[in-house]
Amino acid sequence: MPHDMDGVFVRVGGEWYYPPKFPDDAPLHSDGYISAFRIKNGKVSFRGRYVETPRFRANLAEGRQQFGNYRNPFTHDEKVRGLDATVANTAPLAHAGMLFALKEDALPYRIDPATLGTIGPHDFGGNYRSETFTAHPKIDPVSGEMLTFGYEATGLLSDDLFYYVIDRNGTVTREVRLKVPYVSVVHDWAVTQDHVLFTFGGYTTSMERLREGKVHWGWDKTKPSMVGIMPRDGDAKDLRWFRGPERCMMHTLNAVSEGDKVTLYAPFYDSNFFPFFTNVDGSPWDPSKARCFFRKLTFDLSSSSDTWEEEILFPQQVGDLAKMDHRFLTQPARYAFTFFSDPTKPFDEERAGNLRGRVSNSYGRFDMHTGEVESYFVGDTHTLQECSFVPRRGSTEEGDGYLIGTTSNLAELRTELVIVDAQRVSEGELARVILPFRGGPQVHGAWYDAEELPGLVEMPVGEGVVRADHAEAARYDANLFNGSGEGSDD
Ligand code: V55
Ligand code: FE
Repeated sequence: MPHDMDGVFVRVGGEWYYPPKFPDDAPLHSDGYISAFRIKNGKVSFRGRYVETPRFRANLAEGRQQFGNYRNPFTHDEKVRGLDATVANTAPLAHAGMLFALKEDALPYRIDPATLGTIGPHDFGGNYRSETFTAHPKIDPVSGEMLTFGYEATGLLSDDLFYYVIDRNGTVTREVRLKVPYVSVVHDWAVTQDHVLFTFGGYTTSMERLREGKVHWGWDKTKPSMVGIMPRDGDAKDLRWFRGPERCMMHTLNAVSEGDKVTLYAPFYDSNFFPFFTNVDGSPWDPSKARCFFRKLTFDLSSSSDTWEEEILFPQQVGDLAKMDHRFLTQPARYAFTFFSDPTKPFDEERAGNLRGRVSNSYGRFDMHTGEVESYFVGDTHTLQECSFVPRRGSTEEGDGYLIGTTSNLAELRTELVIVDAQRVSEGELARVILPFRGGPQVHGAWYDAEELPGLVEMPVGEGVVRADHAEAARYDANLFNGSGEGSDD
């Protein structure tokens, strides 16, 4: 274990506490679970627990699932319709000394970093007025401010998007109220030193589909992909929308402004990535179009054109949960880190099941200057979740640090934590922490140095050894694995 790491790797994901009410519900509607690896002095401890949302508590009180399809209140039991139905299952965030679990359909849920107990929804002293908050706020490494937004900001199906700046003390310093051209999943976005970019495409919703009892989103391939660009200090009148071809725009990596040129780096999919958000034209989900590549989109703000130039940076498909050295966000950064499936590496089907070709068996360091890819292979019975970047203490060079992330051991159905030198990924891991149990699910994770998150505790080392026989639980888990969904664990 690197002895210079002092901090916490926090993960948020979803897991059904009670099974879904309807078989077609989206896995994105599973109950939020937050877990943390505390690392100090070369020792690691682990803790995890469900986020206690109003939905979680109401279900627990009744002993059953009362909530229907994803973001469709018409399908919830009447008794719980007035409650915040969020599951807080997408991403962790630390800002202004506070820890949160995020989901794009509600306010952030504040979490006690010592116990991981749920404190409750947080509206920044009443000055954050959107009903929703993205799972992907951006921390400007230059100013330390958080830039963030919420879509469907004034309620179900609303075309309002509110943009906010929240300073390093947690005070809202700016709000801009915007409209989107059509209501869609604005899951991630991007910021530069001069602009903010709102990105989405394809997913649609309507009162009609909600009344029919469907999950919130369907895929409409006739809808353009959209990028809205606004100066950071601009107003609604300065927001300019660009239109592109069918694209599933989920996650971004980075963006840079140079005068009138704005460049967006993002691992976007050709088309619908989520099989459970079905195509509105009734056609079956097409896995051959759910392909993800690192793309570079270039916008010329001096031109009257309402579209962009797009370039695929690496020929190989990648996982869309990419990370960079976040100290260089908004700068012309060189490296992207993400998991991908390397078909040249072995897979032990006998021990790990029939998942050949569907496991994320490698991390890559993608060099956007040279086009070179250096990779780390995790093992022939393993699949990786999203990695996080840990800057080496005292370092200033881009990419100097560690990659940290969990991996599912599919043979033994346990979670392991791996730490890799981000500048030497092909040399293999520096450390592997073997949990004797499943470490809980992850969509997104983030590393925070101890200084960024006051209140961390060192959990007792050498106590709490788990001795249960996990074989039975493991077999149950194996049946749940469906091989889809972002970074789904086990
Ligand atoms: C995404 C994830 C979500 C969600 C909507 O990755 C979109 C995209 C894990 O929750 O609710
Ligand atoms: Fe995400």
